[in-house]
Amino acid sequence: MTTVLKLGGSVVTDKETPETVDDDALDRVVDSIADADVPELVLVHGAGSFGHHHADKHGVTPTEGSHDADGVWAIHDSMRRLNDEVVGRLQDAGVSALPVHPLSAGARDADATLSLPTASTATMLSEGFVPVLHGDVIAQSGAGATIISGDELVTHLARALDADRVGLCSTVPGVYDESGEVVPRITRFEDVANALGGSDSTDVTGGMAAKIRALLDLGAPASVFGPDASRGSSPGGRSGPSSRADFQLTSPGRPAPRPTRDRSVPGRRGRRPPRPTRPRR
Ligand code: IP8
Repeated sequence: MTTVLKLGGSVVTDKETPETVDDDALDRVVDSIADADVPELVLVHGAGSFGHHHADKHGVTPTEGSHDADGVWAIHDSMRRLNDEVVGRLQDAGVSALPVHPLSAGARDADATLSLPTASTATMLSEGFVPVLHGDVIAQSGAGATIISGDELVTHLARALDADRVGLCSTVPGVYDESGEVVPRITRFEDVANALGGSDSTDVTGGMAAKIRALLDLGAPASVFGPDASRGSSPGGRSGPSSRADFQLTSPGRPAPRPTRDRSVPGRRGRRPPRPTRPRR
C-alpha cells in the first residue's frame, strides 16, 4: 500500500518568521510518522517561511517564471535547507528518509505540463526508504524556472505511483464551511468555493482552495487533516477529499510519547544521538 503524505509548510515552519523551522511542531510530527511506521510512505513538504518569501522577493510563481539564476537558486536553496532539516530529523527518529529534489529531476514544457520521472522515488520505496520531496522551483520551457508546489507534487506522485491514499497535514483540521464547521466530505469544488479564503501569510501557491482543487482531480482517497487528527480509516472512498486522517499525528501543542524503537522493523533505524544545529548560510 503506497501512501503519499504532505506536511504543510505551516505545520513544520513558523510561517510569519522568515526561514524558521517550528522545532516543536516538526519534532512531534516526525515522531508521529516514526511511530505510525506506515509502509511505502512518500513524504512531501511545503515551503512555509522558507521558499515563499524568496519566491515573492524574486517574483516567481507557478505561472510567472524567472531566468535569474541567483533568484532561482535562492528559492531552491531555502527549500533544500528546509528539506535537510526534515530529512535529518526523520533519520534521527529512526525513519529511513532520503531527499528527492524536484529541481534536479523534473521540468515543465511550454504548456506547463509537468514531467517528473518517479523511478528514483519508486525504487527508494521498494528498497524500504522514505523519499522526501518538497515544493521547489523547476525549469520550464520558455519561462526559465517556475514554482512547483508540494500539492502539485502530491497529485503527480499519487498518480504516477498509483497511490492507495493521500493525506494533507495542515494547521487546520479540514475545510471549514461558512458557519465554521469542518466539511466531512467534498465532492465538488463549487460546494466549498465561497468558504475557502486565500492563505493569510505570504503564499504564492494558492492556499487551501488550490489544495482542494488538486485533491478533487485525484482518483485516490484523500484526507485533509490537522496535526492532532486521530487515527481512523478514511471514509473518502473515491468520491473526494474527506477531513479524517489515516495517520496518527499528534498536535504540535501536545508532546508525543517516545516509545523504545524496534530496530528489527525494516525501513527503520535506531535513534541516533542529536545532531548539531545546521549552520545557516
Ligand atoms: O508550500 C511552494 O510549495 P507549497 C514551493 O507546497 C515554493 O505551496 C518554493 C514556494
